[in-house]
Amino acid sequence: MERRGAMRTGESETRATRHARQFPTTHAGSSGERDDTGSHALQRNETQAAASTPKRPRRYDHVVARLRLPRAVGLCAVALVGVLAGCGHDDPAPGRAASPDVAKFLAGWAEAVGSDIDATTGYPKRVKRVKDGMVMVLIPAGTFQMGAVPGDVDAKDDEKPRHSVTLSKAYYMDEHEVSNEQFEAFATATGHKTTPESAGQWRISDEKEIDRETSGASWRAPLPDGKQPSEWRRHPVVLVSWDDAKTFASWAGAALPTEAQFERALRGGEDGRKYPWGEVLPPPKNSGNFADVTLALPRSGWKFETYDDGFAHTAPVGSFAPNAYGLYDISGNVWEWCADFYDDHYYASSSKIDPLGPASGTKRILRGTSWGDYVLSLRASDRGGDSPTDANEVIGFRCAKTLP
Ligand SMILES: [Ca+2]
Ligand SMILES: [Ca+2]
Repeated sequence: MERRGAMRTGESETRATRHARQFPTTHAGSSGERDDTGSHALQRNETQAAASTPKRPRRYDHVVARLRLPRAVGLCAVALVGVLAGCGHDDPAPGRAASPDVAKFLAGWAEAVGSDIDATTGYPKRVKRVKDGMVMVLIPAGTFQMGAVPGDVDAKDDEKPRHSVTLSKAYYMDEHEVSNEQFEAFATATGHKTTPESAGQWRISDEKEIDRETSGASWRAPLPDGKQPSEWRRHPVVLVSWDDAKTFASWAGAALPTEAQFERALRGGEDGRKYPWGEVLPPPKNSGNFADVTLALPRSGWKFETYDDGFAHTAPVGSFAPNAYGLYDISGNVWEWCADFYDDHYYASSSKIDPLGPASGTKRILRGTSWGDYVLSLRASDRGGDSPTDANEVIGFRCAKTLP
């Protein structure tokens, strides 16, 4: 896509090369760049990147009362029946968690939403963060197959081998991407300046120019000419670096999801599918915000002409149908930062239980594609990565929180 790095006069690029410049090191695979139809950009052209991006970052307990009440009432009733029957009855029902200290876990950062309790863990199915009001949904622990599904001819080397991953603990995941309204609450409370704001200038794209150097471009004004989309507060925050996302997550009492947590969440309990919704394109109507026929920027090579979501850029969070776990935009709208370092060979040596990614690296994981990316990135196993100090208009994030 023609957004990262100025196009040189007379230069002809393949789609893959354009994408390589958008996510320079993002889709790095061991086999080099793919062709225009297979199309993942694989290796950043470092020379070109260095020439076009000299010194700036590259572009590329209270509930508890509510929560406890039904349970307390239930336990009292059980105890009363036990006393009346002349026998004690203190053990939890078979298959039910033994009274987790939910109050202690949630104290200070979240409260339960309603009284719907997960039978396996004993934790509320939905919680709401205190500081930014984000609702988080509980994703079950379990084992799933991570990586490219068998027969996926579009898979890159970094998505292989497919491997079994066990997440030993359930975790909460934001039900949608962090919105501008929520990020604003954070910025107001902390005075945090994002990486682009601190740099004083950043690159965004517009209808005519590519990768334009723009003073003042930031999450507050993510569109060309310093504009905001209508309903800006409901749109996902963009132009935030991994460092910014991590700082937000800590402030909110949460964390960035691991890559394994993200892929399990994205797959929604179905780990054998090429795409989050199944095996074929186009996606079912209302599946999410992708590079559809509406895409306004001159990226015809990237447009997905057989899908119409109605949004040229970002869409307000929660505009499309949620997946089976109740997560919105887990595929599409904006790419999302994950906690892990990126390594294109990691899957060959990944831990099988609660993988945390490589011990070190220069890039952080991005998952879930965006409003402005090529069709192949819609595949559920697609992976990306970028410098933790990079930021652009197709990258945002959401948070997670692992149960004790
Ligand atoms: Ca779209
Ligand atoms: Ca997303």
